[in-house]
Amino acid sequence: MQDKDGGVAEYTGTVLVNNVAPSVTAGADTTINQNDTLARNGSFTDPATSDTWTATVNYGDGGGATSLTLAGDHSFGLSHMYTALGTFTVTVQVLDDDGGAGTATFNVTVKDVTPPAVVCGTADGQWHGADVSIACTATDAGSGLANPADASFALSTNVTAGSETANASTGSRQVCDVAGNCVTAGAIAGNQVD
Ligand SMILES: [Ca+2]
Ligand SMILES: [Ca+2]
Repeated sequence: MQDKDGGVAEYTGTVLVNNVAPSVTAGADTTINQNDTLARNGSFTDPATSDTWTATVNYGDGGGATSLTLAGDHSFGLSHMYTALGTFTVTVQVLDDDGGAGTATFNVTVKDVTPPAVVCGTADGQWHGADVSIACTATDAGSGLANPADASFALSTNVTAGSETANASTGSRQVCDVAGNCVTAGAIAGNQVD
């Protein structure tokens, strides 16, 4: 800077505008049952009172990032139903209008709690000269059958040769999924063996 008399002085100055990025809290890892809804609240802090904020959430199971509504008190609500089994990372990102970004993540483990579905035939109402065998099938839409042979099997009566009964029962069979949920197939009563 120079004045009219030729005097020179130098002025230097630095103006620092430090934007602080939002700090997001979304909670710890959790485990839920398949087809249940993850529901929890989170929040964020940002010391700037003049900032405005937007947010997204990605629940990690293929839906991508979607807009997340922020309340005036800097809280937000998460809600998502998980239909697939596995471990998924939830990512919440809050952006301020100065380019600051804060992220929080946690894992959701979705477990299979439904036993296999088993369908068996019934007694046919006819007399049989030998033991009766009734077909069954089993499926598990979650973790799958622990024993693949359980997908199709038969339950049979075990009547002593030479005896006659109008109400013979088959044996039974336990069918489990990979996650350890089990159901018992049979016994199937009402078989007529002579
Ligand atoms: Ca900020
Ligand atoms: Ca299952």
